[in-house]
Amino acid sequence: MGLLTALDGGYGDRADAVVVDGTALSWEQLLGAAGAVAERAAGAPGLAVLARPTAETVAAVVGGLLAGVPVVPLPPDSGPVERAHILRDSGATLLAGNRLPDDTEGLATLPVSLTDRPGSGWRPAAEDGDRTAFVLYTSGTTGAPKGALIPHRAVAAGLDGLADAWQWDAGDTLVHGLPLFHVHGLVLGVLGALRTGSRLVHTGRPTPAGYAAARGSLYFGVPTVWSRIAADPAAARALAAARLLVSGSAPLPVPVFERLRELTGQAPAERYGMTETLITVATRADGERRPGAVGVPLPGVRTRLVGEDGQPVPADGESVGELQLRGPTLFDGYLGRPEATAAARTADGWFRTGDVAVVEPDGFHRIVGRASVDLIKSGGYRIGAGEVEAALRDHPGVADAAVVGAPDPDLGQAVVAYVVAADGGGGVGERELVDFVAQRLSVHKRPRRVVLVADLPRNAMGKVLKKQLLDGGAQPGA
Ligand code: MCA
Ligand code: AMP
Repeated sequence: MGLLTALDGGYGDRADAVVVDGTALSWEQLLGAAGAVAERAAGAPGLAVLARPTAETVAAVVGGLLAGVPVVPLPPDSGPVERAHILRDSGATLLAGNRLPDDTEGLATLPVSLTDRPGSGWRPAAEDGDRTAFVLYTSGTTGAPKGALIPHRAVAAGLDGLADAWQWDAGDTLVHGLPLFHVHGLVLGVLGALRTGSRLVHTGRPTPAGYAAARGSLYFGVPTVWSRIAADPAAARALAAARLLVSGSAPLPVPVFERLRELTGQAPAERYGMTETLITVATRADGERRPGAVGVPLPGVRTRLVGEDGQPVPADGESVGELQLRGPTLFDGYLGRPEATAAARTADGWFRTGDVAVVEPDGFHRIVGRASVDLIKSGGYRIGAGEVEAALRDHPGVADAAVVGAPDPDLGQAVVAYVVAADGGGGVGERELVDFVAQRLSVHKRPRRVVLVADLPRNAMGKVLKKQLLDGGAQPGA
C-alpha cells in the first residue's frame, strides 16, 4: 500500500524490522497480521484501538489504515468517562484487541493475533488521500477532547517532509518509547518508520536505559525523556553514535540541550507540531541546531505571525505574534464540531495554532508560549484545564476547582488543582482527588498537586485569575 512503503516490499525485509517492547516482526509478518485485521474491519465507520505499546497495537493500526477505516487510538490508561466519550463521539463500531472492562454497547471486539493472515483474495483498500486515517482526540481549553480528523494525504506529506529534513531513510534505525495514541509516538514514531523503510525499535517505555540499550541512529523523545537521559550520563553517552536526537511535543529547556550536547557530542534537533497540523517546523539534519529554536518550515508549509490587533508581525527575531500556518499536513477539522473547526482558522484560511512565536530574520522559529493558560503541556501531553476542572467538580466533596500548569523541572508543566471544598467536604483529601481524576480521565491528566483554598481569585467578570494562582495568590482553605 502506498502510504506505508516498507510493507510493499520495496526495502527488502528482516526478521526484526519492527520491534515493540521486545516482540520482533518482519514487515511481511506485520503485513499479514494487519491484513487479517483489515479484512475484518473493512467498511466499519471506525476502528478503535486500545493503544498499549505492543506489536498488536501496531498491527491493529496498520490494519485500519489498510482497510481505509478511520483509526481511533484510545489511551490505554484512560478511565471510563474519557473512553466512553471517545467511543461515542468517534462512532467507532469495532475495538481491536480485548473487550474493555466497562460497558461498551454497540462495540464489537476484533481480536488481533500476530500469526493471523488474511484470505488469499484480500487486497488493501484503494488509495485515497482524502480518506480519514485517524481520529485523534485532543484537549481544548474547555470541554471534552475533540476528534481531529487526519487524512491520509496529511500523514504522507508530513512524513515525507520529515524524511527530507532529517535525511531519514531505510539505513536508519528509529528508537523511541513514546505512547502510541498521539502524533509523536504513532504517526512519526511508527508510520514514519514504515514509510521510510527504517527499522523501528519501540522500547515499551521511554526510559534512559531502554534508549541506551537500543543502539539506534535516530531517536525521538519529549523533553521530559531528554531531561531524564541528560541526568543519566551513562545512558546519554550510549547515544553518542546516533545520527540524530530529535526532541518535540514541548519546549526543550536550553540547559537540557546543552547537557545532551556535552554528553553525546551532538546537539539535539528540535521540531514543532500539533495534533491538528502534524509536524510543520523542524531543525534540519544538515542545518544549524540552535538552542531554544524549533527550526524552519517543512516543504510546502507556510507560516506567519499575527499580532493581537490582527496585523502581521515582522520576522525580526524580537516581535511576538500568534503562529499561523498553511500547508499539506493540516487536518480536515474536528469530527462533528463545525463551529470549533471554523474557529480554528482565520477568515483568510490560515490555521491558528494558539502558540506564540518569534521568527528570526533567517527563518528560524522560536515558540515562546501559548496564548491560553488553559492548555497545559505536561510530559509532552496536552491537557485541557477545563476537562480536569469538570472532572474535579463531579466529586461530591468539591465545590469549585481551577487547574493550572505550574512550572516543573521534570514535566515542563505539572497539573496543579486549586480546590474549594464543598460544605461539609472539608475532609476531601489530595490523594482521593488525584485518584478520582486518574480513574475517570487518563492517568496522565491527574493533578500532581492539589491545593485546598477557601476561595478562587476572580476578576469582576467572575473569571478565575489563573496567573494569580500561579503566583501563589489564593487564600489557603480552612
Ligand atoms: C501514578 N500512576 C497511577 C496514579 N499515579 N495510576 C493510577 N492512579 C494514579 N493516581 C501510575 C501510572 O499508571 C503508571 O503506572 C505510573 O504511575 C507512572 O505514570 P506517570 O507518573 O504518569 O509517568 P511519568 O513518569 O510522569 O511519565 C513521563 C513520560 C510521559 C514517560 C515522559 O509523560 C510520556 O510518555 N509522555 C509522552 C507524551 C507524548 O507522547 N506526547 C506527544 C503528543 P504503570 O507504570 O503501571 O504504567 S503529540 C504532540 O505533542 C505533537 C504532535 C508533537 O509536537 O509531537
Ligand atoms: P498536541 O496537540 O498534543 O500535539 O500539542 C501541540 C502543542 O505542543 C503545540 O501547540 C505546542 O504548544 C506544543 N509543542 C509541540 N512541539 C513543541 C516544541 N518543540 N516547542 C514548544 N512547544 C511545542
